This record gives sequence, C-alpha cells and structure tokens, in this order.
Amino acid sequence: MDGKCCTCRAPVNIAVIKYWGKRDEKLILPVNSSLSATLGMDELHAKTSVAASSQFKDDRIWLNGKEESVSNPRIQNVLKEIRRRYAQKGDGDSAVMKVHICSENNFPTAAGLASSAAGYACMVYTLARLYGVDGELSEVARQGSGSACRSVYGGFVLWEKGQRSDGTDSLAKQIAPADHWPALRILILVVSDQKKQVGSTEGMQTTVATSELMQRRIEVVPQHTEQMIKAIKDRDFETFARITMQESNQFHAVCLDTYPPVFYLTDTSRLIIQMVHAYNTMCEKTRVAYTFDAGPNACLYLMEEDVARVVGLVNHFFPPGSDTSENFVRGRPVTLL
Ligand code: 2P0
Repeated sequence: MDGKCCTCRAPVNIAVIKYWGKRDEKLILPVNSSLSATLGMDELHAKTSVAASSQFKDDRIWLNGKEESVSNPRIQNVLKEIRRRYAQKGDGDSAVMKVHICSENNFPTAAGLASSAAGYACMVYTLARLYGVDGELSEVARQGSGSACRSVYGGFVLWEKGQRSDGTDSLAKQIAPADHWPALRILILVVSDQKKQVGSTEGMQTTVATSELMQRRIEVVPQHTEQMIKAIKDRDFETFARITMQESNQFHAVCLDTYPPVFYLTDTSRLIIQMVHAYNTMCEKTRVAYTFDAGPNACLYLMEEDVARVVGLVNHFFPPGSDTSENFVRGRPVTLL
C-alpha cells in the first residue's frame, strides 16, 4: 500500500423523505428513516483522492484546495473505522500509514446541496478502495455525515433508521436501481450559493430539543416512507410528487416550529413553490414536484417530457443573471458509485 493513490467520485443525493433529527449525535443515528435519489456521476459530485505513504508524518486533508483540520471528530470516526476494518483483515501493519486526502466538489459547498453527503461518501469509498476494505460502507459513511450513507448507492436509496443503540442496523439500501425509472429527471435551481446560516447538524439538534411538531412528524414519516417506496416501485409519479412536496413542506414547517426558528427558504424559494403549483393546476395533473433541503435551492423532480416546458417557465420567471436566479443545473438520478 506504500506510495499508493486512489481517486473516486460520488454524486449528491436528493431526499424525498427528509432526514432531520438524531437520536444519537456521536454515532449519527436518525430519529426517522429517509429516502433519496442519487444523481448521475456526471452531475453534482465530490471527487476525492487519497494517497498513503510511509513518508507522510501526519494524516492531512484538503477540502476544495484549502487545508482543514484532520482532528475533526467526524473525519477521525471515518479514518478509525476504515483502519479498524483493515487491521481485522490482518494484512500487516500498514494500517498505521498516514494518508493525505484531497476532496473537491463541482458545485457550491454548504449551500444546502448535500455537499457533505457526496464528500463523506466519496472519502469513505476512496479510503476503502485504498485499504482494500470490503463490506457494508454506508455504516461508515453515516458516521461522517448522516445523509452520506445514502450516496454510497445509486438509484433510489432508503436509509433505515434502525433500532439498535450501536447503529449496526442503521444502514442504507437500494430500493430500486438507477435505470428503474429512466424518464425521471431532476432540475436543480441554484437560488444562492452562499453558505447557510444555520448548519444542518446544529439546526436539527435545536429542532429535536424544541419542536412540538417534530413529534407529529416522527409519527407520519413511516407512512410517507411506505407510500413513497410503493410509488417508486410502481413508477407512480403523482403519488411520488405529492409526498415529495408534503415532506419538503413538513420539514420546513418543523424548522419554523424550532425555537428559535430556522429559516432555509427565501422569497425566491417560495415563488418557485407557487410556480410549481400553478403549473400543476394548469396541467390538471401533478407533473412537477419541488423539494428543498437545508437551503433556498430548489430541486424539481419531473418527467423528461416536461423538462423543456419547465425550463422555459423557470427562465421566464427567473431569468439567468437576474436577482432571483444565479445559475441553473440539470441532473438526473442515474449512477452507481
Ligand atoms: C436530507 N438534510 O435528508 C435532509 C433534508 C437536510 C434537509 O440530510 O449532521 O448534513 O451531518 O448528519 O447529513 C442534512 O443533514 O447532517 C440532511 P449530519 P446532514 O437530505
């Protein structure tokens, strides 16, 4: 392994059943299961290179070209777990060899576009390749960032919350492969690429501690999840779209019910929500769904046949270069890591 280097890419995932709230902060165990679609490898992704050498004195990490502290507990969790698995294989003492990690995203970091999901999934997968570690990697990625466990797989991915206190059953699994729903598309409308004011980790802690609505959410998510899995398996877009939008709205309602409240949506986000509902009403059918994560950027799920019309609509109401639209990225949920 001395002198070896490995580079991998991992895409972003966009949740349709939202993860928000932990029951264990250290192991990153969620209060509810969540479900997402992983984007294609050519779309928004993280790229990570890891080198191992007996010449290296310390572990070091660079994120988007800037050196960060490797003592970050989440990075340490991931490194320790990969090295523990490597040591279990009994392949000698190279487990102590230091690594240099370089990771970069091809999209705005920390603007609510799941950058930590792609970043940790990619780091874990690259380290595992370098160390020759096999086995379930979503459990390791989860310990870097919860949503990262879903980016370990392509297609439609369920992160089961699990029951055990050690987290060994809090894993991601693919419920349908990437080619299951080939006509499904995702449009990502970048409203802002600024770093969010309240990070997800902190925001969800405050929600769990203060939101009464969160109790209700924990009760309804299992029904949403069951209906969503069926909708995906049946390629039932109307049900898929309705639950996606209700989930997004409930997640942001819970953020508003947090004390002090957490605001991720902006006026532009709300205009996009109105535009989607107006379009669906005009079509007399639900043809587009929006979902927003911990930031103002919109992800629209729709069928391929509607892409041109919806892109036209977006460009009409939010012309590129205007105050309300900085950028516009197209994606589709297709690729396996
Ligand atoms: C999701 N989000 O399901 C939801 C929707 C944001 C809103 O997963 O503390 O960055 O690292 O486990 O994974 C954001 O949570 O939080 C997230 P940590 P993470 O995609």
